[in-house]
Amino acid sequence: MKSSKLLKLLAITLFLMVIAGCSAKQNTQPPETPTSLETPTNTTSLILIGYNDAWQSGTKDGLYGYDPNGGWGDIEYIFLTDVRYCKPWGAGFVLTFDQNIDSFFYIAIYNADDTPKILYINTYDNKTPPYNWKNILQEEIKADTAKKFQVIKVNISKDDFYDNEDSREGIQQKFSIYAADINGNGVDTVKVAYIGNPGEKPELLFSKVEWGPNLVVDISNIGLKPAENVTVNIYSYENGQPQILATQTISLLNPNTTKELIFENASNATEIRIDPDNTIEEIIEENNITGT
Ligand SMILES: [Ca+2]
Ligand SMILES: [Ca+2]
Ligand SMILES: [Ca+2]
Repeated sequence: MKSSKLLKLLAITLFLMVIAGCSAKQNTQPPETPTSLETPTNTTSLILIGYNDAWQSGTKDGLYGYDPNGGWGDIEYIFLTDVRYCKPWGAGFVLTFDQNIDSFFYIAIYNADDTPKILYINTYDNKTPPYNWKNILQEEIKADTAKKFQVIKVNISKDDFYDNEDSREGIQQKFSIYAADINGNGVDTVKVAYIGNPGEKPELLFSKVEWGPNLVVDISNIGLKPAENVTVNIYSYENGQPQILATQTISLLNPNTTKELIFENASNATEIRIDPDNTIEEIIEENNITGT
């Protein structure tokens, strides 16, 4: 009797040890691995807000429908990244595709507040009466992504291409785009940074900066490729010369992720630079500096 009790106790102890071992293993995070977003193969078009966006003319890809009340808004800056909002119903864009096959492209957006909203994209059929717009994307912009940049994949079926411009080579597809709240009212708090195929590069930028004794910086990657060993410097200015106060390195920043850095005792800092020596090739190089 005594020895069987002892055995039971031993068995329970062993069991608990195994459980503890398992849960300890589960708590250990595997090292992050570099991941990429799939590169679009059927279009090389890229509409980069502030660079080549305005305006679609029937001879080139780009945006159409400038109207701050019900279309594309003016260019705004999220730190140094150029963006525009898109309200119902006038905003749209044209991209060129090579072939009539199932395809996809990307939209990079910044979510400016924490109310739930939806991004809509429709494709234009100018070939079949009554010449309709068909919805191809309804993407929820989640409240917990407030003050963040993110990349959204847009799929388009081969049946939804209509080549809206016969005069140009390739398939010019016209899309409408707008952001609305859950009741369908247009909002100006979803800001678009680019549309199309951004190429096989990362794109590093500021999503959030909070100046103070503890300087908090959120850095996002809205490119299709991971960025490794991203240097971030903070500076003060003495006699007009920038002095590096501190440096931090992000070992890995995958596409569609944001990482927060905290610089302590940073009251003197007046400027932050991502990739200050430009060792990482990006989609936009001009948006990597911000200041007080
Ligand atoms: Ca064409
Ligand atoms: Ca950049
Ligand atoms: Ca760079």
